[in-house]
Amino acid sequence: MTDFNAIQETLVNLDEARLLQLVNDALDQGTPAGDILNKGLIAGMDIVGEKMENEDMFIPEVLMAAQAMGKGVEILKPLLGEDATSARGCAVIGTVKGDLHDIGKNLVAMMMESAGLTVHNVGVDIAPEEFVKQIKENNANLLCLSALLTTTMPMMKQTIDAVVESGLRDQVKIMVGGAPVTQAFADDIGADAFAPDAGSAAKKAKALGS
Ligand code: B1M
Repeated sequence: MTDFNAIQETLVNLDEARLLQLVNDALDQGTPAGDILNKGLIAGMDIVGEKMENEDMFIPEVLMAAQAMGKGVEILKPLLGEDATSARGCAVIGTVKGDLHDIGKNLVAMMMESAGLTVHNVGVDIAPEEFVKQIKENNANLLCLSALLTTTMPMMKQTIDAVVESGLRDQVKIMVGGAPVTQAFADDIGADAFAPDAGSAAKKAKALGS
């Protein structure tokens, strides 16, 4: 049986080689990729977050953990997908201006791709006007905004306002998410949808984009 605690501890201890070994071992044992992601890597990253908050871990260490987690996700990526048989809309996804967190956003993008959507992942620290440009250039019908900081959540509203001002609001559905974001906040700022995690984000994107 897979020891998810060992995966979490290895991530927290920044032992990347061992972490990747444990991920591969878990797959060899037949553990579902989604369990390795949620109970191992994401749970481990939550511990990293607590340690960061308590100043037991500092930014360079958190970055190393993020990098190791990213490599673990790469191993799991081909096994996390759903049915990708037909195109289901075109999405632009990015992290809002002022915010550099991208692990969760990349997971959402990956799950949406494997659910059959065309996804333009435009990166982090994206200004409202850049989102508008990307929607136009890609003729997107779905805009996905991620924020991990309470201080950057208002940028989601500013981005939606920019989309309204550009005249594109009728063309795109807008979904928001990220750890501090809630359904109530999404309703407040006029988003069409909120999703708490990558799996439900992909399901909602499929429903909104098709
Ligand atoms: Co940052 N950071 N960080 N950090 N960091 C948090 C978010 C924090 C909660 C840590 C803490 O204090 N406990 C805290 C925010 C507090 C707050 O505002 N509420 C925080 C802080 C304060 C900061 C800095 C300000 C620290 C500093 O400099 N003093 C700074 C800000 C930099 C900036 O952005 N301008 C900072 C920097 C960093 C690093 C660069 C070191 C690094 C990011 C590296 C990277 O992303 N490439 C980092 C990290 C790694 C974290 C934690 C530890 C982990 C985030 C993560 O990747 N989680 C985080 C603590 C935590 O979350 N436990 C923390 C794993 C990921 C899979 O989950 O991103 O939540 P998550 O995504 C989920 C869902 O939220 C959802 O689906 C994903 C998968 O299920 N989701 C969506 C995400 N986007 C979605 C979009 C959707 C739908 C669902 O629809 C469009």
